[in-house]
Amino acid sequence: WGADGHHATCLLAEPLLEPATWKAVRSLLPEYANGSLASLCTWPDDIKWMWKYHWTAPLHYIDTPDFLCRYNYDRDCYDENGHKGYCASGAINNFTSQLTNYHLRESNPPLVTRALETEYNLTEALLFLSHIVGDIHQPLHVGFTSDAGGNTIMVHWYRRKANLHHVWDTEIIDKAKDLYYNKSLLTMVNAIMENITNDGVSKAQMWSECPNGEIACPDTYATEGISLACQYAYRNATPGSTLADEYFLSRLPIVESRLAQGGVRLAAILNRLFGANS
Ligand code: DCM
Ligand code: DCM
Ligand code: DCM
Ligand code: ZN
Ligand code: ZN
Repeated sequence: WGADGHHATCLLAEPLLEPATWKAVRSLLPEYANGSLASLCTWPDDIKWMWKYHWTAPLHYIDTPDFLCRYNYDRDCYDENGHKGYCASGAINNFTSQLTNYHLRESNPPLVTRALETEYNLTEALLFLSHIVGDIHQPLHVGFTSDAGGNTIMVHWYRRKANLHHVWDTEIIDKAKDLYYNKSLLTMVNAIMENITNDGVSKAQMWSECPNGEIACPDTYATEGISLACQYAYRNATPGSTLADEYFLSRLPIVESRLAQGGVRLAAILNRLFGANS
C-alpha cells in the first residue's frame, strides 16, 4: 500500500488493542510517535532505500509463479539472492517471533535484557510487523514474478498513465477518499470500521483467528492475496487497457475489505503477543 493504506491499516487496528497491548506498544514506540502507532506505520517504506536497510526491500511482498494463482511458502518465499524467509510472509513470522521476547524484559535482569536488545531491535520489529501485515493484504503484493506484482503492467487509470501495482497501492483508495469521504482518510477509516463492527463481531472474529492457533498466520493471508490478485486485480487489466469506473467500482469493495482484514489481524497479532493472555 501507499501511505494512506498503511495509515488506514494501523488506524483500524489501534482501537482494537487491549489495554495491556497498548502499554507494550507505547513502551516500544519512540517518544516522538506520541503514542500513535499509525504515525510510524510507513517507516519501513521510508528507510528501505538506505544501504543499511537494503535487505528489507523484499520483505514487503511475495512473488509467486506466473499465472499459477497459488502461493507456497517453501517455493515462493526468498529474496533475489535466494535467502529463504526473505519475503512478506517470512518477515511476519520472523518479526512476530522476535517480539515474543518482549516479556523477557520484565523477567530478566537489565544486562540480559541489554544483550537481547542488541540482537533484536524490538521497536523496529514492531514497525516492520505493523507495516508488512498491511502490505501482505494488498493483493498485488502477492502477485506474479515476471510483472513484479503488476509494476511492469502499464495501463490508463482514467486519463492518466499508471502501472497496475500503483493503481492498487494508491489510486483506488485516493479516488474513493475524494468521491465518498470528503477527501478525508479518517472519514474513510471510520466508515470501514463501522462496517466491521456492524457486519458482526463474527466476521472480525473469524479474520482474527489462525488455523493452528499460531500468533500470526501469514500463509493464510498470502493464499487469499494471490487468489484476489488473480480474480480481481489482474482480471481485465492487460497492458494498455483503460481502467475506469467499471474497474474502480467493482474493485473498491476488495480494497476496503483487505484494509479491514489487515487492521483486524494486526490488532489480533499484537493482542496475542502483548495482551492479557500473552
Ligand atoms: N541479508 C542479506 N541479504 C539479503 C537479505 C538480508 O545479507 N538479501 C541480511 C542477512 C544478514 C545481513 O543482511 O542479517 C548481512 O548478511 P550476512 O551477515 O549473512 O553476511
Ligand atoms: N532478519 C531478521 N528477520 C527477518 C529478516 C531478516 O532478523 N524477518 C535479519 C535481521 C538481522 C539478521 O537477520 O540483520 C541477522 O543477521 P545479522 O547478523 O547480519 O544482523
Ligand atoms: N513490489 C511488489 N512485488 C515486486 C516488487 C515490488 O509488490 N516483485 C512492490 C513494492 C512497492 C512497489 O511494488 O510497494 C514498488 O516497488 P519498488 O519501489 O521496489 O519499485
Ligand atoms: Zn506496493
Ligand atoms: Zn511497503
